[in-house]
Amino acid sequence: MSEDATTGAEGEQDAGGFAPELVEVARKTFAGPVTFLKSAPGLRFLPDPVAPEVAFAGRSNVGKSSLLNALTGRNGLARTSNTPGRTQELNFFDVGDAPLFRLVDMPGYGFAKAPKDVVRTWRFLVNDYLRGRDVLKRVLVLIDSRHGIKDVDREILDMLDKAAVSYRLVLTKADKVKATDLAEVVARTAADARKRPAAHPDILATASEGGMGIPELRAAVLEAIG
Ligand SMILES: Nc1nc2c(ncn2[C@@H]2O[C@H](COP(=O)(O)OP(=O)(O)O)[C@@H](O)[C@H]2O)c(=O)[nH]1
Ligand SMILES: [Mg+2]
Repeated sequence: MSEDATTGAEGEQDAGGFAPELVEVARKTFAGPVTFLKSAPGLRFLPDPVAPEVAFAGRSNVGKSSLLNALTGRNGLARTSNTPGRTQELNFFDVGDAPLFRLVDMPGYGFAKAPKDVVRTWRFLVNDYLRGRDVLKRVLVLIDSRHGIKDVDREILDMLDKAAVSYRLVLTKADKVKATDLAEVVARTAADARKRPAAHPDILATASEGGMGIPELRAAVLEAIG
């Protein structure tokens, strides 16, 4: 009896802590217009800061483009590629008419074979954007479920903490690990997040293949833009 009382007392399933109403609004929002706005290869090419922005960051090959496509239900929106480190630009996407907000696909980091000057250019562009963009509401930092947080990830997390840029950790490719291993990496990643001042304490586990966590991630984006 006591067990029944603690599970879904009002007959509503909450999706990863998000109110069902928010999940539904998020679903509708992402089903509406989503259009590519522009690529910015440098700070002076950034669009006018007229709408709130949510940026996606992560190691090359972490599944960033696939996740953006899954979120928006549009397969060709962000180019997915097996060649890491190719995109060195910030890519802006308008969501909703007006637009309501913008998604920003950031260039992948930690590509070992990238030349030194490419890494330097990346670091300046990304750091300056992340630290200086008033309309940036949150960064979603993608982490591969199979590996958890790596040293290359720590570097950007430390920078975000230091600059007090609000961010949230999102595990990708959750379909590639067993349920027990996923629970373990979620717990480990959440423990790390709770020690980090600018990190949201909750972790989202997602898979572009199969759609795990995608409705919740949409809700997390809406929550971030307020
Ligand atoms: N099984 C599985 N594979 C994925 C998932 N997301 C991405 N991938 C694969 O991982 C590779 C890199 O994905 P991509 O989205 O291009 O990564 P990006 O470099 O971070 O943009 C591609 O071969 C994708 O098909 C996922 O959720 N599940
Ligand atoms: Mg990509």
